Formats: sequence, C-alpha cells, structure tokens
Amino acid sequence: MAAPQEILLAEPRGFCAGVDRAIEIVERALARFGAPIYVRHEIVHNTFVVNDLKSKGAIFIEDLDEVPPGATLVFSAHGVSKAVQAEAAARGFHVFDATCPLVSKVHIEVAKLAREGYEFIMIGHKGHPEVEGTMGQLDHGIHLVEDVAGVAQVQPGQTERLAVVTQTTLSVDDAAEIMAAIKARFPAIRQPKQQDICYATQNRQDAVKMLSREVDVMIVVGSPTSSNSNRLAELARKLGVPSYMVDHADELKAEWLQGKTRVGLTAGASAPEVLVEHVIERIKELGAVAVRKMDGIVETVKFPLPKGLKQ
Ligand code: 10D
Ligand code: SF4
Repeated sequence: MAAPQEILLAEPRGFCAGVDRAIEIVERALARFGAPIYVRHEIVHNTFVVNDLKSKGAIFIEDLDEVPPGATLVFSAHGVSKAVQAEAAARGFHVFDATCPLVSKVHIEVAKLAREGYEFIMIGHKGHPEVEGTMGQLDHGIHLVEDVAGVAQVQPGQTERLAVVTQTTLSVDDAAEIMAAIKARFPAIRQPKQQDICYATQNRQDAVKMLSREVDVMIVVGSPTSSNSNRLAELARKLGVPSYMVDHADELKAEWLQGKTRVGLTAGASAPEVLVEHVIERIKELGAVAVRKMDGIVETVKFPLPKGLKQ
C-alpha cells in the first residue's frame, strides 16, 4: 500500500510587510474617503486581492488619463517613475504612495548616486512595473540587464562612476550569477551596501530550497503576473522538483499529485493565506491526511503607514 500523503508547508510564505502595508493603504483610503479610490496598476500582483478591493470600491487603472479630477489615487507597491509622480501632482490628485519602502530605498539610492555623476546597470525583468518605476527615476543613464548574456551588450557612457541596482524580487542565485558577470566586465562597479533583493524574497526562496529536499512535488500559490511567485516555482524546478503555480484552489490538478507522498506548499509575497488554506482543503479532498509546518525564519518586519492614513 502507498504511504499516506502529507502536505509540508514552507515557512515563511505569503504576505510580506510591503504587501500588507499596500493593501492596508487602499483599505484605509476607502474607509476614510469612501469609494471610489483609484489605484494605479494592481496594488499587488494577486487576482484575489485585486478582486476583493474592487468589490469594496477600488478602481484599478494603468493610465492616469482614466482618473477623474479631484480623485484619490494610490500608487501600487511596485513603485512609479518620476514622470508618473509629476503627472499625478500636476493633475492635483490626492495621492497615497503604497510603494514598498524597500523599493523606495532603491529609488533613493539611484537619485543620490545620480547626483554624484553615476550611471547604472539595473538587473531586472523588462516591462515589469518595478523596473519601469526604478528606471524612471532618471531620464537616462540606467541600462537594463536581464541575464548573463545581456551583460556583454551594455554600453555605458563611462565606466568610472558605474553602480548596479536590482529589482527586489529576483532569483537570488540568478542575480548573483549576473552580478559576477557584471563585476568581471566592470571590476570597479559600485554595488549596493545591502543587496536590493529584499528580505522577503530571500526568505521565501531559502524556505523553498529547504522544502525541495523533502518533497516530491511543489505547489506555489500566486498569480501568473507575480514575479516573486514565479521565481519560487522556477527554483523548485531547478532543484528537480516538479512545480506548479495556482492562482486559486480550483486550478489544482489531481494528476499533479498522483503517486506523490509529500506535497510541498508555499505562497508568493502577494498571495493571501486564505488561498493557501483553500489549497490545503483541496489537497486533503484528493487524499492528503496530514499537514506539517516546516521550521523557518519568523518575520517581524512591519512598515509604517503614510501620514494621513495612520489612526
Ligand atoms: O511581481 P512582483 O513579485 O514584483 O510583485 P507582487 O505584487 O507579486 O509581490 C509584491 C512585490 C512587490 C510589490 C515588489 F517588490
Ligand atoms: Fe517590499 Fe520585498 Fe514585499 Fe516587494 S517583496 S513588497 S520589496 S517586502
């Protein structure tokens, strides 16, 4: 007889401090000013979160032209360019900035070093809103690199004052490889004092690495647009564990779990715990008999709310 199936839960998983804060900003803005509250881009890349806020009166837009005069507008956790900030100010919107403070930290570093004459190489994924926001801190002088092959293509105007910045949600291992290639080509390049990849990204990837040693299959709760969630599934796959992302429990396929004794379960930084609970119920319906929580780092990071939304 086959061994009974068990679910092993990654620790930590799910919401990070930046996501908690961003959602709370929209909820508090709705409570204080009433619907509608406009939000530029999905507040975080999660379908459930976005639909929940829509049902409470949030309106998600990509272009500020869609926002009526006098409206309250929230910038998503991924951050915005200087041009978007300036346009929102010029049009007189009542703005709350839900940019994660760890993304803002990268923006501040770019602005500071640019004043000292630096040019930048940014490691990140083209078209991702965080990359657009960070690159949009300057009019020019930030060169995007997506992979090791891209390092050879970069053509900075000078190499004496060159600094590197990254997207916060990259694969830690891929970023280290790209960084090594950048260092090999530009040995004097200035690196951030503390890496830009954030604590939550690092911790969730470390937890998946640990869990991958124990399981036969990995399920990652997260939306397809979520960069950090995709990195978790990709990491487990690289470690030889078949891995699947689900936006919600109904997407889980019974065939993925067939013959698998130990099922790893984690969630991206934008995926709420309630969705993990639904997936647990679904896996139990399919035959799992036990749930075991892995040991892991307990996160205590909490970011303050913006002025005007504190109690
Ligand atoms: O795509 P992503 O991983 O950057 O964003 P997501 O909204 O899924 O998770 C929160 C991460 C943010 C806001 C970027 F730091
Ligand atoms: Fe902030 Fe990191 Fe969460 Fe992004 S993943 S919102 S940088 S804490």
